[in-house]
Amino acid sequence: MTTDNDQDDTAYAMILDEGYARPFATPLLTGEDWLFAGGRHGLSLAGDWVFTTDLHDSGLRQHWYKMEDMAPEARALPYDWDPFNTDWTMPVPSCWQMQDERLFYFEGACWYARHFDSADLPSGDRRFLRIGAAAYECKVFLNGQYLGRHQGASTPFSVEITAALRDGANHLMLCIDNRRSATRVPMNHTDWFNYGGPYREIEIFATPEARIRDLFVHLVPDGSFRTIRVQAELEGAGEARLEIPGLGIAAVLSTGVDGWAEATFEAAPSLWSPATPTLYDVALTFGADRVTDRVGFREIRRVGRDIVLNGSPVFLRGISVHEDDETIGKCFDPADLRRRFAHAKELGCNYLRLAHYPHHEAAAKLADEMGLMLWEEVPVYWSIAFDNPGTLADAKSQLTELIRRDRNRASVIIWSMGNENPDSDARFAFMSTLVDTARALDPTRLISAACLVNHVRFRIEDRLAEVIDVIGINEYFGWYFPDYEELIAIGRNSNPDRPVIITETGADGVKEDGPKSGFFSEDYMTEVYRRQIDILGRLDYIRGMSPWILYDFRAEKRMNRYQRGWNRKGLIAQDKATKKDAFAVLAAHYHRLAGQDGA
Ligand code: GCB
Repeated sequence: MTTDNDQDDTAYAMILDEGYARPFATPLLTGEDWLFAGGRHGLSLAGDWVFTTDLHDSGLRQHWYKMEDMAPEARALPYDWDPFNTDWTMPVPSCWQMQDERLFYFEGACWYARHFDSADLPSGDRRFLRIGAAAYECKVFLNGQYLGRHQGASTPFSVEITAALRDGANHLMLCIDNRRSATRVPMNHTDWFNYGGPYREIEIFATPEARIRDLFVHLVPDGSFRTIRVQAELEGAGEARLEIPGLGIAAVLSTGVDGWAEATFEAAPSLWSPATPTLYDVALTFGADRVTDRVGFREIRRVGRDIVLNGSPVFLRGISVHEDDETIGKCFDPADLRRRFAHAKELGCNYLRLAHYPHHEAAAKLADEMGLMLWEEVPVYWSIAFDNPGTLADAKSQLTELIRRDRNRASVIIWSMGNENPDSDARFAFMSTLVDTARALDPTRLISAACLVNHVRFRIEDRLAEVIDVIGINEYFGWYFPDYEELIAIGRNSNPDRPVIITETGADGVKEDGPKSGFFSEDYMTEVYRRQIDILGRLDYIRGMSPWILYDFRAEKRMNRYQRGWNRKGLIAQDKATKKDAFAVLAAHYHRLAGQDGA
């Protein structure tokens, strides 16, 4: 039997073929290929797409992506879904859990399909589809052709679609799968909600034949504050011209045969800092291609146990944040981001830990403008499959995409390689590879991770500390560990040779419906903050903290009567308005510290 999607398979063969996924294993869309998006104007594909869930991978088995637009009665097979004859739609961008209550706990594949017209595309020789984020795996199909597969829930990726485009109507389909697995990054056990879907912008960009793939502009951390380095990755031949008008820089870059162009300039930029978040317009022209960015110049270094910004030691007054919202989930809303940063400023912060995965790219842009320093992280969280080469490739790709996306952001001072990973040789090798990847892509920032404490010998002890710049410590004394004396002992027994920051500490507290005392009461939470501030304040090697966390956040695993599907360690409740008493305690501490060093 031949079907109308030009497959020779019979309907039975489609059902019985357990090798159905093999053709989609490659190509992988990774951070190795990049489309620098700054200053480009794309066609937005936001809006309603047709949608279905697909728990059995029927779409891959039945080749839904090959189906042509035709009347249902003309089809040769009774397909289990027809993207041209359906009334189920889903807004893009969004998280499907937040759109339809039947999908709240749905974990599996979903199909998204829509048309666009070639006449609406921006003009250029080449076209690239850019997906801001799709959780977790996304397979891309255009006009019946499979273009590749991306892994990782929180980073952007792009794929060239030039050869698959048609004149007139084009049919784009995405198969997005948020199934958990032990080999993904993160793995199947996390303490945040497993949102699914294309929850950031999807656009199509155009470039000329010769194009700019990437641009990295930074202050060289040589202590002079006067050397600016520009590195560009180019494809094709042409003249590359860089302009930073605010610094009087206008120069032609000499391009190497391998597509790399690099130059250093002597300049005297006003340095970016939380107090003076100065940004400069940067433009790179390469033949007919042009990209722009706004870049701040600052130097961040580790000197002994200090974190040194522009030559002066800083203390990181921070707070951890998730990207989560009661009504839109992980989806981006500029007002939500502004409120998050405004609350951090009100708390007296000069720094935020963006946990536990890359947040929307607008976060670092706004932090650049508002003068907030950032920790950015990849979701190498808990017990990753450290000995699995595919897992390492996935983590490396996510890290590469994050660094390529945000390395022009002065606000980002730390790349974090992971969080609370159990020690093993495989973990050390895995994390060391990530550290090498990060340093090769960006030698201008500090590298950290939430490391381990030895709870038998009571001291900071993690061999990862040897290969990173800043030791992050998550410690929950007063919560998971009842005895504060142990925290005091850890402080006394540890003698780190590099800066330590307390990347997490905290306690759940429930305001109105909570107990009056003990775990989950507001009083208990407030007391934990008081004790922590007191004990940590006496340790002279602590260079910052980012308690857990600014807002209560959704977490499927938190199901007791006070949690009800939420982690309640927020200083502010899930409504993002109701402050718990601990907010004022931390704010008083931070404002006191800010008064002391003024940073
Ligand atoms: C941690 C994790 C964080 C959790 C937090 C908690 O150590 O890093 O993801 O949400 O503790 O509340 O238990």
